[in-house]
Amino acid sequence: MAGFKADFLWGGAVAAHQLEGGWQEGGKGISVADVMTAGRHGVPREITEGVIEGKYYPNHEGIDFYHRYPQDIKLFAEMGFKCFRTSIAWTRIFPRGDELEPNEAGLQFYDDLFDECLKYNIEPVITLSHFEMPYHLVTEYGGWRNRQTIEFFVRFAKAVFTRYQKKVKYWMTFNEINNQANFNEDFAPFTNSGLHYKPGEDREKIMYQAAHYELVASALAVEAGHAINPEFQIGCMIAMCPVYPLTCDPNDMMMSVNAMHRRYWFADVHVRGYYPKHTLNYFARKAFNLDMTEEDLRILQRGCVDYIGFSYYMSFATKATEDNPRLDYDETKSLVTNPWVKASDWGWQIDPVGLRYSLNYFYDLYQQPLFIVENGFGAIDKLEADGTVDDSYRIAYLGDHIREMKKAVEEDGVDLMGYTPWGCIDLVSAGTGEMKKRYGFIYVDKDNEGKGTLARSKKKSFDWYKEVIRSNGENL
Ligand code: P53
Repeated sequence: MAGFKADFLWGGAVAAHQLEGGWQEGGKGISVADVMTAGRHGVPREITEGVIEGKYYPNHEGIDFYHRYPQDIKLFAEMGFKCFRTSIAWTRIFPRGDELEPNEAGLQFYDDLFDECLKYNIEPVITLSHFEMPYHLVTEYGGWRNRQTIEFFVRFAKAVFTRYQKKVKYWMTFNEINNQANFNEDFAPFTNSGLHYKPGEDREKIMYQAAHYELVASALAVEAGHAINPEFQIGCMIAMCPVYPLTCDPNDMMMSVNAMHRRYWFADVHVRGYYPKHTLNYFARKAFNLDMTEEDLRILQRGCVDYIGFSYYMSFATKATEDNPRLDYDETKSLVTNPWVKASDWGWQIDPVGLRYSLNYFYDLYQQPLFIVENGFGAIDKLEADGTVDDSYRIAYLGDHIREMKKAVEEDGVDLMGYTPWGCIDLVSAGTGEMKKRYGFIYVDKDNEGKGTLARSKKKSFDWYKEVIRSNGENL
């Protein structure tokens, strides 16, 4: 019944494209994040054909972390971070994606960033691909629909594993690889896999093909990483939104089981090294005929991940309907509002108990170490005249989630490595491109139109989280 481990990895999480800015500095190439404009709740971000003059692309400047990181890392150190999760922008290392040699200026940037973290004993936790693949790979190769992308990704992974083998121990391959289960919308397939669908294409089949290539690439990266440094801990990264049955009607329950199959088979492949039978049967029923070789299947078995990283923000609910006798799950149609929980201003259902459920779900299935690498409350903050922000609602959200995570550890016995709340410093929202959907302990003076001084200030949650870390999760 002890609490969190003594070496529990408390920290915070961000992604390169959402905060670095410097989109053309140090030889960086254009990424998929650089061709997305800002949207808002209910209005999707526009994906443009290349960068168009006169349009506003919020990721181009981000919060200028590229130039300001020493000051920001110092604030993280002041909160007592044990780790800092960020990603390496693929386009800083391979600007177009298909070069043979990495870009030295990009490599040097991350050397400097990691040194800055290590100076404060902050362990970097690094995602290789976090919604920021080179745009050139999209226009020239079709993104992950093309098998050749595996080779480009593995070259990138080997270059950074080799370069940072003494500085980085914790890695993840693909951020929220399963977001693309929502293939009927444009955002997830594009950000996960660089997929631009043409009218009339079989979106679902192409998504499964792309995901298969990513899973093979992930396994090859895991294998290569362990050869470079056997101490590496390389995980997967799953967007965990458990799909509850709306009622205890057996058909609702079965609808939920199917939904979980469609959203989480990705984790089965990463962790176990083979496809679950239900997924193979689904491919057969749909006559997808994917390009999946015997060699691919051997590679998957050799590259199982060391831990399961996952994000948790919300839970979903679903129900069976008469027009859907096979109880097939379509994320754009099958979700319903859960009457038992409240939602954020962006419609994300707030459900702390769902985090305990999720930890149990993963641990029951896999018995592998778990790492909560994102969790947080996107909300509108008000900067007071004296420079403070009273974000008591964020403290309540995080505290409630940490209490449930503690029960999962103490009562249920799950093996939890760490907790890195999302957007520990305000940054550009991935889903909407907004600045006003804020998650941070640190406020950044910048608005949705890109105006502001970029000055940093501490919110009320800053000192609160500092005490959470100091007390190893005892004082919430
Ligand atoms: P934003 C959807 C559902 C769950 C997590 O999201 C998601 C998304 C995509 O919007 O993304 C993750 O910024 C992602 C981060 C992202 C964060 O959650 O839309 O890994 O890049 O910023 C929060 O509020």
